Amino acid sequence: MHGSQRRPDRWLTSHVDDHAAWGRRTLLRLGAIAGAGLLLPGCFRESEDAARAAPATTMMRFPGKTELILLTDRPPQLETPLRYYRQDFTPNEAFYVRWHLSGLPGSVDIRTFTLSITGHCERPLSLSLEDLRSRFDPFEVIAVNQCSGNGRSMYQPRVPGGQWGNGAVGNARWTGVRLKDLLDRAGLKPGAVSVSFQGLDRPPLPSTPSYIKALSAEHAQDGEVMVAYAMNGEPLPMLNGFPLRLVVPGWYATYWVKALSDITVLDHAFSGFWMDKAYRIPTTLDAQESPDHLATETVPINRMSVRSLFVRPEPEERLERHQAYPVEGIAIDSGIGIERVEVTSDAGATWKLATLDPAIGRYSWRRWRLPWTPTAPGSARLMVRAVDRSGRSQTSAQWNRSGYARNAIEHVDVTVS
Ligand SMILES: Nc1nc2c(c(=O)[nH]1)N[C@H]1C(S)=C(S)[C@@H](COP(=O)(O)O)O[C@H]1N2
Ligand SMILES: [Mo]
Repeated sequence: MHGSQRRPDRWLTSHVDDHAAWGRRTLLRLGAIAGAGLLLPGCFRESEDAARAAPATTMMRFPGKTELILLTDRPPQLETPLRYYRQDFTPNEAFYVRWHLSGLPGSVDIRTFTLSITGHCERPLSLSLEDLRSRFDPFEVIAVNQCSGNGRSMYQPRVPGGQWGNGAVGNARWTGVRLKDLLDRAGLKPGAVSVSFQGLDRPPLPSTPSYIKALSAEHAQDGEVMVAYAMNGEPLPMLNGFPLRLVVPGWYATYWVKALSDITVLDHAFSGFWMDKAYRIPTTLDAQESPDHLATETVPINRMSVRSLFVRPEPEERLERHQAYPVEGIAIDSGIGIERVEVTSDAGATWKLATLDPAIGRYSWRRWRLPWTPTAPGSARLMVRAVDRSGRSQTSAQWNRSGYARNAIEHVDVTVS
């Protein structure tokens, strides 16, 4: 054990034990959890960006997950290393993790678990996992799940909140049922205005507000919002919301409520801390404001901004002069469609078109690539911007007090020898 090694607190230990019990009780095959309890921290070489974001990078392995970058351990916030984004789908075990409340479910007994749909509806429902699978048509979507604060550590001046690099995002195939089908079965009463969603996680103190999010009744019934019981063809990892999570294609992940257990139909607009106080962005273009002139009007964060980022090279990677290097990355939008991705290696004097991989779904990310042959030795900076089909692009400088909805032009610095 060396100095940088972080020790799990007692909560983690009991969490690990709970997982073992959960595996036995549910009789699910949990190969990935076989390594639970194994903690394999390590250290990365610090890049300039990483040094700004955090003094050191600690890797940690949680139940059902591979080694991920540790931001906090209680509740867990785990970031995906960039190299996992060199494929269409982010492996479940490498998918980032973010919870707000320390009281998260360590086990779920699917023999007794139910999803309830109550409130302003004709026929309140209580559905088991088996009911969802057998009594409703399966529905599938490939969609990006991105935290509102992805890339927050790059904001200048720094803003409070989880200091994510660009690894609070993942792309997966989600399988489950349409929320519309559930709501139809429950029969919304006339005058339904909004629908709220809560999971099994609980606040540590009575004074902490429960994590409850809401969508308009119209959005909830759009036939795309869904309740997923599988992620990339497997049960959801415990830390990604087993056994059910809401999937809101094109919208930031704050709405994708995990361990979803309670859906409530309301005849009024939902009001609660996580909608009224947290996760709000300025109404300005690109959610832009400045520290000296904070925006006065805010709205709940919603559709994802268009953005692209590098997954190769990694920051501070060493490249060889006169050798073609396969630069690649991902581009994200809210379902409008990526029109083009452009990369510059001369500080924006010229932008080159990257090649887009075939689109695999409206709400999927779009991978892009561009070979680049550096010619001069020394340090070099690559920058990237995506443009969507409505003409929206990435901005040269973007800032807001919460570090949400980042869509600044991204860069990566490398050394050419
Ligand atoms: N029940 C519950 N669902 C939740 C949260 C939470 O704290 N509790 N956090 C949300 C936020 S802000 C994010 S970014 C995503 C993270 O999803 P992931 O952990 O599967 O990557 O979950 C969302 N769903
Ligand atoms: Mo988030």
